[in-house]
Amino acid sequence: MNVKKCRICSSRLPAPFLSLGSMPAPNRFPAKEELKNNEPGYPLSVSVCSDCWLVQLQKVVPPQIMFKNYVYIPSTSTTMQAHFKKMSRTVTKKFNLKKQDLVLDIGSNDGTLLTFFKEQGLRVLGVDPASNLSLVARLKGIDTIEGFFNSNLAEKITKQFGHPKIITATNVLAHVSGLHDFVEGIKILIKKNGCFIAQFPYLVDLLEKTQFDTIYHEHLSYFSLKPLIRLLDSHNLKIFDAQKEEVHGGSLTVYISNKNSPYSVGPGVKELVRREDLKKLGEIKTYDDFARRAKKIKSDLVNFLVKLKKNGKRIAGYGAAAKGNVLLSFCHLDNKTIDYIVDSISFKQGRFTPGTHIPIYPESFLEKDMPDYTLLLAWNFAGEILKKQINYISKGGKFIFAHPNLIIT
Ligand code: JHZ
Repeated sequence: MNVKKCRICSSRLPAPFLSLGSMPAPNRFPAKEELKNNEPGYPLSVSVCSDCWLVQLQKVVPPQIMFKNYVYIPSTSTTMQAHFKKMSRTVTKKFNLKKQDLVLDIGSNDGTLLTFFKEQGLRVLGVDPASNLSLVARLKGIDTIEGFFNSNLAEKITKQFGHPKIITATNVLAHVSGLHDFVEGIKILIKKNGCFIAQFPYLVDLLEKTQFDTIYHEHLSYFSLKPLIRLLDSHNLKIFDAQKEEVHGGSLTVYISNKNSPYSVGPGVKELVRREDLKKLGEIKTYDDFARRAKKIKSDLVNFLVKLKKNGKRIAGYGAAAKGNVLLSFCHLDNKTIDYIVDSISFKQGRFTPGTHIPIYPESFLEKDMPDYTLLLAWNFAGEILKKQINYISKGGKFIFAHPNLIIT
């Protein structure tokens, strides 16, 4: 599907400021016997609305293709486990939640975040379109509705479960095409003093650290505060607090309520908006400069890897992440340059990367095989991964970081 108008303000979208080429959906890992099958490629290019400055994709891959059987499983990372545990405690304390208060998590995945809320005696309910993950959540005792969240489902939830005190959505808002209907659904769910907590990768970090590989088909929007405030304002909602987070290369957590709620807009929100203006997020030159930096990182990385291969060096990859697949496709790095990728998720092991067809092995293979260099594709987990691979490094293995510029550990 082709979206010609801005998802927030409906202005006609200008031509993309960066095209990353055509590539398959980033989280579809073919098995060996599927490699000969035709793999549909979808153009990946990103535009910025010259009216409300929402950065967004114009081509939408059908959500069923991307999310019905989903392989992003945050519980496989100790970093994300710790992050969600802390988030549940912070929210419970900040809103003085009482036992049996209802917490609804949209995009509840395998129930990791809700499990931490449930441990505190709260009533929990998940919504997620992935049948594989909803089953895992239910087996963990987390009541989960399988489906995409929208205003119709919001009506059904309030009728069956009542109004949640807290609604969370972590790494979900960026994936939603129909933003206005999604927000209408939030409006139906929260009453006067309810709160919607959205957490998403922050555009300021994406631009500052040139994280072009986080631009992929799942992420339809790349949020900064100003366009999000405009979206919420049109539904009589406000952001009353905002916190920067380390996860996923830099994220933002925003606290949203009805405009007439008792929560007053804090200084943090105004300060972040001021900083966005300082970063010139409302000028097209900012995005053209970003595109230029992304292309420079690509050529530096490719030239370095070509040189390594010419010198007979062996190169592996670490983390079969969606962002890794974007980097590989954008840089045209396939199994002729990258011998294999190691990854902790068992579903991915034994499969191949989409489009580039690089085999994926368990993490333990790295220290056994000792390739000279390893390209860190899941850089958002650098700390956790380098600690895990201390033996590989001490035996002379080297990690390659592609951005914000080429770094070899
Ligand atoms: P992962 C995710 O993107 C998912 P992705 C999502 N698209 C989103 O919005 C962004 O984050 C923000 C592996 N790994 O899931 C596991 C190891 O091998 O963080 C994963 O396959 N060893 C919703 O998919 C991959 O790395 C480890 O020790 O780009 C990480 O991918 C750890 C910790 C992870 O990124």
